[in-house]
Amino acid sequence: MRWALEEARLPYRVESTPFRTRSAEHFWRQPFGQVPWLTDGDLSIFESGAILLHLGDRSDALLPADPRRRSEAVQWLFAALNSVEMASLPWAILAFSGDADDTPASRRLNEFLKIRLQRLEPILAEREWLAGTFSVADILMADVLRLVDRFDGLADHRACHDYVARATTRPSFVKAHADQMAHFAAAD
Ligand SMILES: N[C@@H](CCC(=O)N[C@@H](CS)C(=O)NCC(=O)O)C(=O)O
Repeated sequence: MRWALEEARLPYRVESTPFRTRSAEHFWRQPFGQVPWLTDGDLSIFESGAILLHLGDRSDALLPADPRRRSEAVQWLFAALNSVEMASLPWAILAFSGDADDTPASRRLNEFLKIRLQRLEPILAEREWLAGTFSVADILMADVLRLVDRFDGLADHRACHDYVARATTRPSFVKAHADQMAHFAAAD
């Protein structure tokens, strides 16, 4: 979200919320008690995808104005969440838990992710960004793939790996990431 706001050069303020004791307001703003949520005037929005689409309405730098290009970006945003993250998150949870056992479940999760990455690979090899120009779809897809890359899951998928590198060397990502790390450190 910070990354998108930097890309769009929109003014913003980041606040922390306690996790150990989550307030009623937290659950009102985010029904699962998670972060992030966005407040924009009297609007309060949760879910990263919905937040990014809202910000996309505020800036052509996030969602192209042309209807065809816009729907391309929207479809890729959903693909990042509903086709790729659906496979990558269970895989990453297994990797994060340090469970290296070769079980039917782990084989199934490896295969599920591999199928998705194999389909993304030629697409990302031939285009710089998913919808032609950089958009919220790339913010989500790169973020989803970044987690896989952190566990070395893109080693056999060079174009996916290079896409993550391309996205995360953008000045807006670099600034947003550094500012967020500083924000976490200040909160400690
Ligand atoms: N689908 C949600 C997922 C949000 C999410 O996973 N948030 C994490 C932090 S990045 C969280 O709040 N974790 C703490 C928890 O689940 O209790 C979104 O995209 O906004």
